[in-house]
Amino acid sequence: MASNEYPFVPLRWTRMSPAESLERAKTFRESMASRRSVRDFSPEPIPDGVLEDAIACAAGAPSGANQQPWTFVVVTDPALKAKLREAAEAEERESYARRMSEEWLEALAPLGTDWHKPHFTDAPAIIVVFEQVYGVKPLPEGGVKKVKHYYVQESVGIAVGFLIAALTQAGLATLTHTPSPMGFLREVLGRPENERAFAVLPVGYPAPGARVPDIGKKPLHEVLVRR
Ligand code: IYR
Repeated sequence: MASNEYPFVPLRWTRMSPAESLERAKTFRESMASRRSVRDFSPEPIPDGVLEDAIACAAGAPSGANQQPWTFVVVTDPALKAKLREAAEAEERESYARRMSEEWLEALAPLGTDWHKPHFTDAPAIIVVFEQVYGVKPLPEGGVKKVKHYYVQESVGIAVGFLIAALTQAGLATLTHTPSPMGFLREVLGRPENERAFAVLPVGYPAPGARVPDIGKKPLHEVLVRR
């Protein structure tokens, strides 16, 4: 064994019958198909422990060289949520008015989004996901060494997928929000220089009477190709 190799252990694995595989695949598919991006949240609190489990699930995602280049910041403090809303709305107001192309605005028009971001203050929790562009390793002699991270965006994208799936399974609604530009998030949340905001996920229960656009997903035959 090379001295820099991890010790290897037997894979822990339970074989599932084909019937159970099919049943579970179908059940999971159906429950995930009911997921919608929600913009109208109720302020009702999230049961204790659910966010922790969902984030632990996300943090178990595969990542480049197992570097786990992510940080999940959970914001529940009303004053901090208000501050985030104010900063996000200032950026979005500028984006919708001046920075986004006509083509981009046209692509979004059917969804009815605009610069108002009430989800920041309505949702009981906001999860801000940061990517660690590089790692920071403390040196024995003091100071730190920058560690190169690989496939950061792919890794964090997969982790966010796990997170959304976990929250959906726990009966919670989310929005995948990418305010643009996102620099204010690192500042307001006091995160270090090696972290860059990747996405903002308001989490909670939908407001009574919440509405969503009547959109669907492409049929399987359009997205599944066999060779
Ligand atoms: N960040 C903006 C714009 C926006 C962009 C895409 I692509 C969307 O799918 C939705 C919104 C906003 O949050 O409004």
